[in-house]
Amino acid sequence: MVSVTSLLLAGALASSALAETHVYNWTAAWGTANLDGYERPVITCNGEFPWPDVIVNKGDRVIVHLNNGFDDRNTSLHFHGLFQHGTNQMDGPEMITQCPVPIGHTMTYNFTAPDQIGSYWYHSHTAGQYMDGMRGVMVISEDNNDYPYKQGIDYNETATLTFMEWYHDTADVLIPDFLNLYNPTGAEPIPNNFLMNNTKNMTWEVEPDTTYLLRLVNIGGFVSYWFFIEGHNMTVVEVDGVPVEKYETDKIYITVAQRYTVLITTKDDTSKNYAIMQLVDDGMLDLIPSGLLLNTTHTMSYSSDNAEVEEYYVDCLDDDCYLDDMKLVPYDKVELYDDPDHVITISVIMDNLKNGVNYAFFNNITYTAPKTPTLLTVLAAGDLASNELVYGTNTHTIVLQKDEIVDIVLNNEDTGKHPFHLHGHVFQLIDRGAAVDDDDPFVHFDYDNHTEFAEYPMMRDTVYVRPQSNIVMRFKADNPGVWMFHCHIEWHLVQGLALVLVEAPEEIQNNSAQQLTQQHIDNCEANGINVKSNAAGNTENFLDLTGQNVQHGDIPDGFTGKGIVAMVFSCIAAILGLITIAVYGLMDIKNLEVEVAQDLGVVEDLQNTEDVVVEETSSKQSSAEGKY
Ligand SMILES: *[C@@H]1O[C@H](CO)[C@@H](O)[C@H](O)[C@H]1NC(C)=O
Ligand SMILES: *[C@@H]1O[C@H](CO)[C@@H](O)[C@H](O)[C@H]1NC(C)=O
Ligand SMILES: *[C@@H]1O[C@H](CO)[C@@H](O)[C@H](O)[C@H]1NC(C)=O
Ligand SMILES: *[C@@H]1O[C@H](CO)[C@@H](O)[C@H](O)[C@H]1NC(C)=O
Ligand SMILES: *[C@@H]1O[C@H](CO)[C@@H](O)[C@H](O)[C@H]1NC(C)=O
Ligand SMILES: *[C@@H]1O[C@H](CO)[C@@H](O)[C@H](O)[C@H]1NC(C)=O
Ligand SMILES: *[C@@H]1O[C@H](CO)[C@@H](O)[C@H](O)[C@H]1NC(C)=O
Ligand SMILES: *[C@@H]1O[C@H](CO)[C@@H](O)[C@H](O)[C@H]1NC(C)=O
Ligand SMILES: *[C@@H]1O[C@H](CO)[C@@H](O)[C@H](O)[C@H]1NC(C)=O
Ligand SMILES: *[C@@H]1O[C@H](CO)[C@@H](O)[C@H](O)[C@H]1NC(C)=O
Ligand SMILES: *[C@@H]1O[C@H](CO)[C@@H](O)[C@H](O)[C@H]1NC(C)=O
Ligand SMILES: [Cu+2]
Repeated sequence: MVSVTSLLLAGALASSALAETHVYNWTAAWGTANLDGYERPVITCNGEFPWPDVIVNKGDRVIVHLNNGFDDRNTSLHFHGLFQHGTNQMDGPEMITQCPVPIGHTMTYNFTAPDQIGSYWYHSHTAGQYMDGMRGVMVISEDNNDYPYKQGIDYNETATLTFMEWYHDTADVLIPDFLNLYNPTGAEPIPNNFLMNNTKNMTWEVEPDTTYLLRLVNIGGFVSYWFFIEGHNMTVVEVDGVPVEKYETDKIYITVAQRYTVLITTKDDTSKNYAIMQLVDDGMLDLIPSGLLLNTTHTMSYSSDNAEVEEYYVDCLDDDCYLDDMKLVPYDKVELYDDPDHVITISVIMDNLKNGVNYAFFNNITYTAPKTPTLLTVLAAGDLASNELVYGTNTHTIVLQKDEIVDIVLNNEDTGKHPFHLHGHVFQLIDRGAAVDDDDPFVHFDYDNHTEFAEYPMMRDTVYVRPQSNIVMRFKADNPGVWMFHCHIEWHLVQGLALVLVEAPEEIQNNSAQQLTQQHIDNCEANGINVKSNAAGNTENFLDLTGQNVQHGDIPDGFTGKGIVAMVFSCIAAILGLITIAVYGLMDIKNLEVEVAQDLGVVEDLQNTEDVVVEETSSKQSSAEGKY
C-alpha cells in the first residue's frame, strides 16, 4: 500500500538527511474478520484487515488520502500524538478541526512530523469507529542520529506488539444500548476477548542473545492492562514518543492510547519458550461474565520445538508492584515549567440528564458538538476569535494565550479510572493522587498541600487518573491550534467527556500554512455545514448562538430524580427479558434501583416511587439534537 512518490532534499543546515514523501491511498469500508473464533463486521482498509503500519523517518512527509467507502456513515482520521505544528487542520477529530468526511468523499491528510521520533498510532475520530478496527500503528524511526538509543549500540532488532479489547458486536449495536435510558448507571459494554496483535494467542518469535527495541501500543478503546514476560525484565526508553532515561522494570501498566518502548534482551539458551502476559485491569469492568478470560497468555518463542507455555503468575499487582511512570525522567531533562499563568480546574462526574441517559461531564458540561467545526469558527471569527462565546456554551471551549503556562487540574469525582489525552502536545504530569475508596469522599488537588513536583517531570500525551482522585498536567501553549482534551475511553467520549482548547487564535488565523484545503470546504458543503460561522451555524452575528446544539436538560429540581427512577423501573419491568447483560454490567437487577438512586442523588425510600408521576416541567434548556 505504501508508495514512495518522490524524494525531496531537506535543506536543513545541520543535517542533510533525505526526507521522503509517503503516499497512502486508503478506502475505509465494511468487511468481515474473525479474530477470536467469531466472524463479525470490521472496518477494512482497501478491503484488508487489520490496517497497515505506517513507518516513516523523522522529517518525512505523510500524505493519506482517506476515501469514505461506507454507504451509511461519515468518517475521519486522527494521528495520535503528532503535534501537527502549523497543520492543525490535519489533526482529524470531526467537528473540531474538520467536517466529517461524507460518503463517497475524500480527505487528504498531509503533514510532516519534523520534531518527533517514536511510537504513535492512528485511528478514526468519528464515534465508535476505531472500536470496529479503524486503527493502526505509526512509527517515526530513529535511523537518523537524533534518537538517544541506537541500533547496533543499544539494541539489535525492533518489534511491535499491540493491545486491544474485542467485541462480537459492532459499535452501532453497542452505543445505542449503552447511551440508553435502560442503562441508567452508564455501565460500559463488556468485551468478549482481550487481544494482542489481533489474536488471543500471539507468538513473538525471537532470536537468542539479542536486544530488542520493543514497542507496546494499546490501540484499544476501553481497558488497561498489566504486561509482563516470564523471566525477562524490560528497560523503558520511551513513553508516548518522549525518550526517557533508561528505567528497568518487570511489569508495565498500559492504558488505551499509551505507548511504551522498552529494551528487552533475550537469553542465550533456546531450550524454553516464555509466557507473555496480558492481564486486564478488571476493576474497570462493571461485570465479569463467567468464561471471560481476564489473563491472556501469549508466547515468546525461542524455538517452535519447545513445549507450549503456561500462564505465568505474579504475586502482586498493587500500585507499588509495577512501573510508576511518574518516576520516568525525559532524556532531554526538560525542567518543570514555571508556575502556571492559567489554571483550568475541571471535575469529572457521570450523571443522568432528563432523558434518563447517563452522560459524562467536565464541570457540568457534557461535550456537545457544535454546528460548525471549532477551527472553522476560529478562522472565520476575526477579532471575535478570542471570545469563547463564539464557540458555543456546550463545547466547553477555552481560549489560551500564546506561550502561557497552563495547568489542567483534573479532579475525578467518579469511581472509575480514566486515561486522559491532550491533542497537539505532550505535558508534564506533575501530580497524581493515590486512589480513594468508593466509600470515602473524593480528594481534590490542593496547591497548598501536595507532594513535591519533580525537577524533570515525566512527559507524555496520555495519563490516567485514579478513582475519586486527581492529576495535574502542565504544558506550554506553544502550538497554535484547536486541540481536544478528552478521556480516551471511547465509551466515555461518546458520553461527552471532552473539552476543547483554542490556543492562540490570532496566530492560527495568521499562519498561511494553516488554512483549509478545498477538500475541507467541499466536505463541509456536502454535509450542509456552514464554513464561515459560529458554533450555532450563524454566519452574520458570531455572538448570536440561537440554534446551537446543547445537552439535554438537567433533571428538574424537586421530584424528578425519583421520577426518572420510577419511570425506568416501570419500563424495566416491561422489558426485563430484553436487557443484554453485557450492557447492564455487574448490577443484579434487584439492586439496580439502589444503584440508580445513588447515581441520581436520590436518597428517599424507593418504595414510594409508584406515587410519582413523571412529567416534563419547563426545562431550562432546549433538548439536544447535536449529540453525536
Ligand atoms: C485511490 O485509489 C482509488 C481506487 O483505486 C482511485 O480511484 C483513486 O484515484 C486513488 N486516489 C489517489 C489520490 O491516488
Ligand atoms: C455526516 O455528518 C453530518 C454533519 O454532522 C450530518 O448532518 C450527517 O447526518 C452525517 N451523515 C451520516 C450518514 O451520518
Ligand atoms: C501537501 O502539502 C505541501 C505543503 O503545503 C504541498 O506542497 C503539497 O502540494 C501538498 N500535497 C497534497 C497532495 O496535498
Ligand atoms: C547486538 O548488538 C550488540 C551491540 O552492538 C552486539 O554486540 C551483538 O553482537 C548484537 N547481537 C546480535 C545477535 O546481533
Ligand atoms: C497457541 O499457539 C501455539 C503456537 O501456534 C499452539 O501450539 C497452541 O496450541 C495455541 N494455544 C491455544 C490455547 O490456542
Ligand atoms: C504485531 O503487530 C504490529 C503492528 O501491526 C506489527 O508491526 C508486528 O510485526 C506484529 N508482531 C508480531 C510478533 O506479530
Ligand atoms: C527485574 O526488575 C525488578 C523490578 O525493577 C527487579 O526487582 C529485579 O531485580 C529485576 N530482575 C532481574 C533478574 O534483573
Ligand atoms: C491472573 O493473574 C494474576 C496474577 O498472576 C493471578 O493472581 C490470578 O489468579 C490470575 N487469574 C486467573 C483466573 O488465572
Ligand atoms: C455543577 O452544578 C452543581 C449543581 O447545580 C453546582 O453546585 C456546581 O457548582 C456546578 N459545578 C460547576 C463546576 O459549575
Ligand atoms: C494534605 O493532603 C494529605 C493527602 O491527601 C491529607 O491526608 C491531609 O489531610 C492534607 N492536609 C491538609 C492540611 O489539608
Ligand atoms: C496577525 O496579522 C496582522 C496583520 O498582518 C497583524 O496586525 C497582527 O499583529 C498579527 N497577529 C499576530 C498574533 O501575529
Ligand atoms: Cu473515561
